[in-house]
Amino acid sequence: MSRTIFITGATSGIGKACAEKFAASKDQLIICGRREERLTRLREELEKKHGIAVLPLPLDVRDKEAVNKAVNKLPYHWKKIDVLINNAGLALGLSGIDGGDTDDWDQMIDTNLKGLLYVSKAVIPLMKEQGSGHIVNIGSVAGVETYPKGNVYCATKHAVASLTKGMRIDLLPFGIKVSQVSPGAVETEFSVVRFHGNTEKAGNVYKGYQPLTGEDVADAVHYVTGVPAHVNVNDLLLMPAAQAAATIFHKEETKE
Ligand code: NDP
Ligand code: 8X3
Repeated sequence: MSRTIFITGATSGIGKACAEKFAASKDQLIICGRREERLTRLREELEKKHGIAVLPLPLDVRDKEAVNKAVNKLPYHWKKIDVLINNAGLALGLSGIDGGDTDDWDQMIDTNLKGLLYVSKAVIPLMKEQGSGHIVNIGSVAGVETYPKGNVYCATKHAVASLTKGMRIDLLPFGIKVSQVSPGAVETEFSVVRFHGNTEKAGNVYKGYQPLTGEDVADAVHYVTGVPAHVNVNDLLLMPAAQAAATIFHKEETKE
């Protein structure tokens, strides 16, 4: 049966791969992100390829008013949201705690934490009304372990892990499932964003081993949302086979 899947951060990486995966299983999609032209292009591609309906919602998840307005203004038949994938997020910078940029800190906290809260708060009443729903938060291995220079990003992902538990407890009486999918290294635009557009530095993050792809993570999210109604995957930690822990990789020698 076709479901409605609301995906934040669908313009790139894991979120875009989720959009493609769920479209292939004939779900209809609400896709959100700041880059409107990418949303429009994705909508055209997925509607044409899979014959499904896609609603682009250009949105900055940090903007509380805009989030509320966008969700409240959804057309009636888009308001039955079966799955919310809280994926929009980013790391900015990789430096010791005394060397961090406070604007980067603000943006990470505002997006990864407050943005997730704003979108969830807007969508939860719709799920409560229908007596069902599933929220999947995209955490990270950075929410399980804290690694050198990861400080604030790791803190936001630890907070996502904690919030996932809190949401699951509070939403239990309303038939709303809450899960977390926490990946290790995934090659997306993540590192380009983290290093403020430095593609060389970003590329080095994925050298000498096979990272996860957005599609690998989308497969996991699709699985988590497809288990029977009486089952919930609370937490799924998905790592590249070549990564044992946040900073422990088995890398092949690479020739320069
Ligand atoms: P990408 O940079 O490829 O994608 C990030 C997505 O988040 C984009 O679609 C971007 O859209 C969106 N986004 C960022 N800021 C905002 C905002 N303020 N409002 C709305 N959308 C926003 O990275 P990934 O796909 O890798 O990251 C997705 C999630 O996965 C993040 O939460 C990240 O922390 C997490 N993660 C990533 C891992 C990795 O190794 N790549 C590993 C573990 C977790 P736009 O710019 O158009 O707004
Ligand atoms: C993204 C993975 O290890 O760069 O959350 O923090 S990591």
